[in-house]
Amino acid sequence: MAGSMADFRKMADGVRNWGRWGEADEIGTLNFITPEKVAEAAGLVRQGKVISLGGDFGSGGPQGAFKFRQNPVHVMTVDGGDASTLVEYGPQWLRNAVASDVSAFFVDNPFRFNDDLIVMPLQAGTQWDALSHVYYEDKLYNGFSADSVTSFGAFHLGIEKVADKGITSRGVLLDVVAHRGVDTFCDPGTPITPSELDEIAARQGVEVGSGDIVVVHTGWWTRFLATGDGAEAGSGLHWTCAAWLHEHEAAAVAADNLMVEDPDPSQGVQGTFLPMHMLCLRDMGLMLGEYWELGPLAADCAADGVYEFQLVAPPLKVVGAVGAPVSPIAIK
Ligand code: UVW
Repeated sequence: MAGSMADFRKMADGVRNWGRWGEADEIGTLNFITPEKVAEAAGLVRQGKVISLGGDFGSGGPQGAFKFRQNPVHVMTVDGGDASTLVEYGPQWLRNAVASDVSAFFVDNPFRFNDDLIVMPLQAGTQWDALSHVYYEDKLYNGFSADSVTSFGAFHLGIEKVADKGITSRGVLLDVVAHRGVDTFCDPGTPITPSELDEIAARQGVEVGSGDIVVVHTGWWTRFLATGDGAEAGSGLHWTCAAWLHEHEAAAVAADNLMVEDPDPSQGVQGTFLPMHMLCLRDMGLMLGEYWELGPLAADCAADGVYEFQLVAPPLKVVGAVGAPVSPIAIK
């Protein structure tokens, strides 16, 4: 059943971290990742296993569903064909000095190279939402004004602020797919509740503590790989999980689905959209990771019974960006 705006505001007041790390703070709950926490996470590397949690960036990505995001457009700007052409025709065909310089790379020497270019929404694939991504009532996290995000980018809370922190900590996988016993996918409208997160942690014999990055396996990405349907709605966290993350002092949360939270309005808050985004990004200062590929990690955790690992997930340092691609790895 959907909550009311009064329920939402009560929770927002309870989880708001504004001022907790000072008035100038721009990294929110990443402050829970202390040097001791980073060292603890590194101590979880025991088997030498590296598992990628990043999906492929390319034309086969999950975008297209919402009309305002596209899949990456990747083009080659120099390739082997250019080399052959320039060797044969370059000196005669390219007549200005700069072009002759380019041609000279290839003529009378064995050196060859390829270059490329990509055009993409920063939220196209495996990514972090920056704290400036979602807001309400004209305020961003820590009370920064919404109009500090301009056509030049985010003056406050841009992704480069958290990229300086590095984003590495203890990661904990909570495998909802295994817990529910479903094949690959949690159906929309069946949100993952705070008590279910507790049950999953207990079942896996793992605890979530201060500074951890919580990684939630819903099966969405595995289903997407099988069907190619990036528009398929899937379940995610119930919006009240914001309070659970707050109580556990999580540093961030990531999932393998579109929005981390369940977007079904009948399970959300009447009169608004994506309430957990509003609570996490704007009130708590807690970043959301979306479209992470978690099938291989879930299989590995089920095989060795180890659900904790060193997570390394620094976003691309795009100045003023409200989100950025990431290629996270779990190391055990
Ligand atoms: C929105 O769609 C607004 O957010 P996200 O990409 O974080 O799900």
